[in-house]
Amino acid sequence: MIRERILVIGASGQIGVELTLALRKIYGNNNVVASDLREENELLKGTGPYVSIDVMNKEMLHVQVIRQNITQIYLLAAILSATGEKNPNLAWHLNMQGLLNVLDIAREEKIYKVYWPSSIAVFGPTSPKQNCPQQTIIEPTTVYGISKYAGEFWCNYYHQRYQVDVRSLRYPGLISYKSAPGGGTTDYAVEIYHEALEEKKYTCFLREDTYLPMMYMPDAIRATIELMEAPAVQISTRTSYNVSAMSFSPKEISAAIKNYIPEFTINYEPDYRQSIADSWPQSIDDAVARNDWGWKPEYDLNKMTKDMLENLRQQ
Ligand code: NAD
Ligand code: AKB
Repeated sequence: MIRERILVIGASGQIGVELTLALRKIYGNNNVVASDLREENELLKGTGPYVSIDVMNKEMLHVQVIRQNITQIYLLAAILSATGEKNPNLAWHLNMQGLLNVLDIAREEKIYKVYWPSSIAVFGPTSPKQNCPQQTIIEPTTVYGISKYAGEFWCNYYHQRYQVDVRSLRYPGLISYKSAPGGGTTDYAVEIYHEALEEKKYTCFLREDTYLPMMYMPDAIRATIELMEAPAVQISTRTSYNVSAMSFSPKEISAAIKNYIPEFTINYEPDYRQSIADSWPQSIDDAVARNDWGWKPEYDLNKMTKDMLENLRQQ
């Protein structure tokens, strides 16, 4: 049996913190090496090894992979949709070159498994709005979506051509209370909980009727680990899997919060992120993930709202 040594790149981000902690529980604290360009997140401090890595520096990354005896890489470093539209060149450069650096090193060092997330942002205005299927018209209009779609095909290419066991999920918007989101269009659905508790009011940057696919972080972490632990024969999709949990609008999440904080009020001032949201599907069909490796979400809007507010109150 292989003794796993896992490298998480982008470990101080919204997903990285929780994924690193979850992997440490499974594989042992010392076998999961957290890394990031920015400093170690407070929640990770003292829980296991941390190294500073810039994924754009291939040599530095390669040295660390060898030095740390890495067998699996989780690549989370990226620029998300809203920040990407402000700096398209940087977003394309980081999202593409970072992935290619990891895939190349994985091929050269015979890394056992690689995880790289894609996003519902691969879909564009011409994709079906409801229950958007795994395979459909895909014409993204954001630089983030273009980079994710290209990345999916690079993953598929490295799997077909070099047998790199790279796996991927198209996450919807992720909602979490442990670490802050990093510049996405779905970030409103995290901010709203903080503001509801602190200010009892929130100004939303999307219109009230903007439905988007969303998922609570515990489901996202479980989906990631279940995908990575599934036997390779069960993985039919080597681009990236649709995964789904819930779909709601700002009006609906605000109604769910009002069940717990009756005085909460929301108003709407849509900005440039509205057109990004309008280009994405409102809900996702994840039948292929369900059939291949048994994906099933646990949290809906109300269950998530209760859990988010309870945990944020305790912080
Ligand atoms: P995030 O912005 O919160 O975290 C990304 C981390 O990468 C940050 O800590 C950042 O410091 C680090 N980073 C940036 N440049 C780096 C570099 N050159 N070298 C090393 N580290 C670097 O993002 P996240 O929300 O945790 O997203 C992680 C991945 O999941 C991304 O690929 C993102 O596209 C994808 N994703 C996220 C969501 C979501 O809702 N959070 C949804 C779909 C897909
Ligand atoms: C974003 O809004 O950019 C991300 C995503 C859906 O990929 N949360």
